[in-house]
Amino acid sequence: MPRTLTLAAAQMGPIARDESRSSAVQRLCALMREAKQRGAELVVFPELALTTFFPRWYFPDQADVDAFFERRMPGPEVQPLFDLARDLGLAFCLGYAELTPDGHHFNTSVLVDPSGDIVGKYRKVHLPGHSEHEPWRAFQHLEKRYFETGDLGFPVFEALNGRLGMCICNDRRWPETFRVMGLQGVELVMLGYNTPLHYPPAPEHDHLQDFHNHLVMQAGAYQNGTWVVGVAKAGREEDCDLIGGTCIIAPTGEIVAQCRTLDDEIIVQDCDLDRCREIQDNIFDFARHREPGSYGLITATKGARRGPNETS
Ligand code: CDT
Repeated sequence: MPRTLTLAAAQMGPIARDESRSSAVQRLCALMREAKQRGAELVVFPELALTTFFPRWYFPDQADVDAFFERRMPGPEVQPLFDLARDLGLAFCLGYAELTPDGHHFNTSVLVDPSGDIVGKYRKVHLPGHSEHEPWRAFQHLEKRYFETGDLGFPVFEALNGRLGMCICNDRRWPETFRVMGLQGVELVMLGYNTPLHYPPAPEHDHLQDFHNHLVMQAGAYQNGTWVVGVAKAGREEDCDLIGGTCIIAPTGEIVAQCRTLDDEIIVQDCDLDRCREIQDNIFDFARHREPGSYGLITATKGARRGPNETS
């Protein structure tokens, strides 16, 4: 009996700065209903799916930042999403800004099972951007200011008859993210992203944003023999263009479903989780072929050690 998980990726179009949580949740509920109609058992939503991507602005007053954070999950405005999921018997993965009772700020995603219980949590490890206000930029990317580094590692959860992991946006660019989950036998990595088309420090790479997005996720899938679903918040959000490209990737690295718009859009794919073994038992049979004795630098250093010929 194949272990087939019918997976939906729920891309979102832009969320305006003044759009309420309740309005965003209504959109998520509509996407969830469509996913269910199309046979999905699990629906994956983007990073920070309840609000606009607020790290694009510098807020001197912390109260203005905290307004974008959830103190409870689910809080009253998000409860309808959990209720609907339970009514439909549908699992989901949701990204949001988490403010803990003891005052910590994380960029978080949760995995919620079909009975509406949170069965997995991940806090973003790789925080991109900068910590201080940099007015020269067309827009800010202040994740390093507004969030703390995730403190949960990259856990993999036994759920929905499979081994499921999460990461968030910039994490997908780092091979370590996928490998740490690969070493736990992950079968599906779920991730959401908000990726601006324009990268202020190196605008000469702007035309490569969509390519790099798929490149890293396809590599992560293939090199670890896992399904990957990458879900965008896309489109022109408050004068900032965000890429789309939401997709589902097979363990061979092939994109098997992809969104075509920059709006709210659902794609659905039957994912046979047993197909992971095609890769995990062969070309990337870790137990047989890895050479961890040669990989010491990966955890021993943070920056690259370069030679005397380095240019400044
Ligand atoms: N949300 C997020 O992590 N976005 C980054 C933007 C590029 S770095 C400023 C990303 O890696 O897609």
